[in-house]
Amino acid sequence: MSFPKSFLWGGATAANQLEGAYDVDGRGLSIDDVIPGGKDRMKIVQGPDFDWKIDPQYTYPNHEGIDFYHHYKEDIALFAEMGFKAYRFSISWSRIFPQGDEVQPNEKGLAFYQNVIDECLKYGIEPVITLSHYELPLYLAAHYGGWKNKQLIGFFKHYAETVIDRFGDQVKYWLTFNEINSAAGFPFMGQGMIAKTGANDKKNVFQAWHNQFVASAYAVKAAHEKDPAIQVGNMIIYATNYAYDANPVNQLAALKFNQGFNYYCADVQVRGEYPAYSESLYQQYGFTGADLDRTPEELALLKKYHVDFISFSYYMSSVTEVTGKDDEKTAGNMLGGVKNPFLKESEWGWQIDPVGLRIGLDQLYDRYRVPLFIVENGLGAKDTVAPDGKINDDYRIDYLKSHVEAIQGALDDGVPVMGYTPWGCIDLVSASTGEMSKRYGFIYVDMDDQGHGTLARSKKKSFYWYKQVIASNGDDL
Ligand code: BGP
Repeated sequence: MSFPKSFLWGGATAANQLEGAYDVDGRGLSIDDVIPGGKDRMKIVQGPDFDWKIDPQYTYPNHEGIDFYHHYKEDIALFAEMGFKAYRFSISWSRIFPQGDEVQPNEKGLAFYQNVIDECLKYGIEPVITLSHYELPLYLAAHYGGWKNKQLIGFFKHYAETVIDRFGDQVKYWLTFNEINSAAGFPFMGQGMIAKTGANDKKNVFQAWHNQFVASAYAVKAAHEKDPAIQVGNMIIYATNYAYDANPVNQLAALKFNQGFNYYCADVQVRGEYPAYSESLYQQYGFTGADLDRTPEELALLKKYHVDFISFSYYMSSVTEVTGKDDEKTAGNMLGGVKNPFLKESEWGWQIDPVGLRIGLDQLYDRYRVPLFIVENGLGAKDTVAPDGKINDDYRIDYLKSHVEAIQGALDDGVPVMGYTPWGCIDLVSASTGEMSKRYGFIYVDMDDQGHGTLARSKKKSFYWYKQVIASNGDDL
């Protein structure tokens, strides 16, 4: 089946990974500004000594990013040249409210996003805005303890109302929390869910999720009251999961994995109520639903202001095996596990599985019956610049082509897919490694892991490929 005419082809980025200018024009520090780059990033963040301070012994690539703050016109012009219909980016909360708990917004921060939005609309590109992408004003983590504190609901509500009120006439697509379910593995890093005290206590993670669900419902309310035509989506990391074999024990474990990881957050945000399996999930971690602070008013709000569509990232699939097979293990986007012998993997061990995307789209639509938007997908790779200056990233083209074909398959299956915005459409700082050398872009940025480079932008081979895909509305792959 052909792609619908309204299909939103585009690309995706996040403020903390590309803007730079971390202390410019009144911006406050965000949690990502104190999370160092480098291969030990994840270990440092999870360690007991991790402190919310900038430490001179480390590097902080997010401070400079790719300096989108000063290059946005040039970058959006390149997106327009590829024919983008949509550009997904995030607003840095601490640009608007430097501490997070102020009443008056920082007008300079709002002015920057106004410029970005105007620049997109100039080319007919729909802005798709994530309200919170792996960041939180540092002050809210350090002084309030992060999302486990219910006061954050009110601060986020005010932030969401402020930006939706300001930009809602021009921006029709909003996403609430990036990969909200990722906190299952990385509560520190994923949006500063849990800061310091009690970080390893699962009950805190579930309380923080509840608080984010309520905050997200307030964003839906603000958007629909501003204009009923505005559509708000939740955002989850979706990794299609297979049971290792036909052993019912593995089948049940895979089902439980899906409930706990892939579905729990979406069940609440889309269906507006906690799923039946919630209690058994909590009991697994040693608490009950009664231990969570959830008021009847909040539950009513979740019911009334559920999201309009689901957006999700898809990079890989995973395998569930609980009978102790000694198979080769692999890494992955927060989800390591048993290696799937039928799949190839990226240099970082992420198992490449385009068919899994079609399966995921079918599964999500069967379960939720709302439109789906793939807002992240792509191949992280170490690109090399040839002596003639060209970047021949055929491996990336192969990856993306096979995933676009999978979307076509899902369209044939009757799944309403709204759009496709591959991740890191311009090279930016990697979330997991905090380095530049794990690249996803159609556009190369001259910057290395040590922060050396001219920041010059150049077009990779995939740039021309994607341009032709969009121009043919997915017919010419
Ligand atoms: C997702 C995040 C993004 C992005 C992407 C690629 O989980 O939402 O922020 O970075 O993964 O991950 P990485 O940069 O670690 O390769």
